Amino acid sequence: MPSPRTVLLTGAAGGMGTLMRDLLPAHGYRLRLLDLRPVEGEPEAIVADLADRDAVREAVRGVDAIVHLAGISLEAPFEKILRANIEGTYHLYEAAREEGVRRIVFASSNHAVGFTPRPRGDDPLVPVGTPHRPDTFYGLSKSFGEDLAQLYWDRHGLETVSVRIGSCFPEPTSVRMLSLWLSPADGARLLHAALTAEDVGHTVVYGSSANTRLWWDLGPARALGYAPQDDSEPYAARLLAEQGAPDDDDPAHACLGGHFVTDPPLWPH
Ligand code: NAI
Ligand code: 15L
Repeated sequence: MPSPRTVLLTGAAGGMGTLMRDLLPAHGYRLRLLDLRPVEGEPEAIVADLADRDAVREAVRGVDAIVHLAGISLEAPFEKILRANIEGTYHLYEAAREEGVRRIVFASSNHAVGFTPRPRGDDPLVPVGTPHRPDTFYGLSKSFGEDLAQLYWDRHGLETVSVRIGSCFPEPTSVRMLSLWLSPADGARLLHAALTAEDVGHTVVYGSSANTRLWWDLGPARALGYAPQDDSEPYAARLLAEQGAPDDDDPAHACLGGHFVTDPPLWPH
C-alpha cells in the first residue's frame, strides 16, 4: 500500500486529537479534521456528529486513511455509548467501505481488557491475545470496535490497526500511569507506524511508551515499526512520593483498568 498522505483525524478537538494535530504533520501527513465540537484555530475542520451518516461519508471521501479518535472517552450510560462509540464507529466503517478507504487506525483502549489482572513480580507481560475483559460500557464499546475492525477486514478487506492506548497525556499523573503512559511524541510515532506498516489485516497492539514499569507486551507494536523513545521512569520518584506505592489489596490497583474497575470516571457531557 502506498504511504497514506491525506488522513482524516476524528476527535480532533479532544485531548489526544489536539496533541496529534501538532505532531502528525511532521511525519508527513496532511490532516482533515472532524469533531462534534469546533476545533480551536481550525476553521476548516468539519463539525459533525458520527451519527450523521451523510456528513461522515462526505468527510471520508478522498482520504488515504483514517485515525479514529472520536467518541466518548470515559464511562457513560449505555445509550450514550451506543450512539457515539458503537453506532458512530459503525457509521465510520461503513463510510470508509463505501468510499474505498483502505486503512483505519482505531483508538481502542486498555479498558477493553480492563479486568485483566495486572502482572506482579515475575508474571509475564499481558499479551495482545488476552481475552476481552471490558471494565465499563466504555471498555465494551472498544471491544466492539476491535471486533468490527476484524469483520471489515475479513469481509471487506478494509485494514485496521487497533491500538489499545494506555494513558496518552503530556505527562503521567498517577502511579498507574507509570506503567501505561504513552508520551505524545511516542503516540505520533505509533500512529505513523500503524498508518504505514504493510499488510496489517486487522492487527491489535498495545499503545504505550517503553516504560520501565510496563505491564503489557509491546512486541506487536514494534513489529509494525514502532520504536518508542520515551519512558515514564523520570516521573516515578515524584509520583511515588506524592501518592505512595500501590496497595496490592486494593481492588482499584488489581487490574489493568485501575479505578475504572471500581469507580469509573464519568463522561461529563
Ligand atoms: P477526548 O474525550 O478528549 O476527545 C474525544 C473527542 O471526540 C472530543 O473532542 C469529542 O467532542 C469527540 N466526539 C465525541 N462524540 C463524538 C461524536 N458522536 N461525533 C464526533 N465527535 C465526537 O478523548 P481523548 O483523550 O482525546 O481520546 C481520544 C480517543 O482515544 C478516544 O476514542 C478514547 O477513547 C481513546 N483513548 C484515549 C486514551 C488517552 O489516554 N487519552 C486512552 C485510551 C483510549
Ligand atoms: C482511557 O481509555 C481514557 O479515554 C483516558 O481518558 C484515560 O482514562 C485512560 O484510558 C487511562 O486508563 O488512563
